[in-house]
Amino acid sequence: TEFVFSDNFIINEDVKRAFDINGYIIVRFLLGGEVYHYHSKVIMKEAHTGGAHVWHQDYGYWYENACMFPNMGTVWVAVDKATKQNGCVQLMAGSHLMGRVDHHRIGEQVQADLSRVKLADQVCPLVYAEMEPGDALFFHCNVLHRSDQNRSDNRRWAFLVAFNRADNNPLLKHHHPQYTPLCKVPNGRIRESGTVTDMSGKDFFQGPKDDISLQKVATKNKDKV
Ligand SMILES: O=C(O)CCC(=O)C(=O)O
Repeated sequence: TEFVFSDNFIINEDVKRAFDINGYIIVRFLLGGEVYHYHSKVIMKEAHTGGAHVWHQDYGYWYENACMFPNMGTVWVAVDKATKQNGCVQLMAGSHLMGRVDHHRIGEQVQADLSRVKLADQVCPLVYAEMEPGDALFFHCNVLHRSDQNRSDNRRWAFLVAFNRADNNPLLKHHHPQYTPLCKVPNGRIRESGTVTDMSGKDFFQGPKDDISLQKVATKNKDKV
């Protein structure tokens, strides 16, 4: 069953039944078909230390993996309250409709072409995604976004799950999985898996020591939000 997403998405019996079968509904609708789990990560911005992310589109990274179509997206789940002070995500609303912007490497990150970001700033309103724990933000892989360092006393952890459409299997084998069908398992499976202490196969990224967010584009909307 396909559902039309709207602001007042109502969880009725049909939605519950589809969730029981597939385990995911909204991402499937947003990306327009069957999806698979592309990868997950936890971003731990500790108080006064967390790193900044420069302006980018996630497809700026995933394009390089030969995911040929931008039929990909992320669910960003707030573990802690996310605020302007602790470095919540900032997005340019509607920027996913511009298509992919050129990116270049800057340290361990890739950054969108800042001259294009400046232009985008004239037509796409800047939005600070301030969120409560448990809130989820769904965003398309071509949305321009960034985030500041955490300069507050409060930690800002988030859990991010990226999805790729099943028919967009990457043409290059790389560090993220190829198409693997999703199957729903009982909630108890998480507890049964116990505490995972073996970190082999996991990547760790240490945020930049210098605040490269200082290179950010001054946005005209900044004071309005
Ligand atoms: O959570 C953040 O601060 C930004 C995350 C981000 O931009 C990303 O993972 O692509």
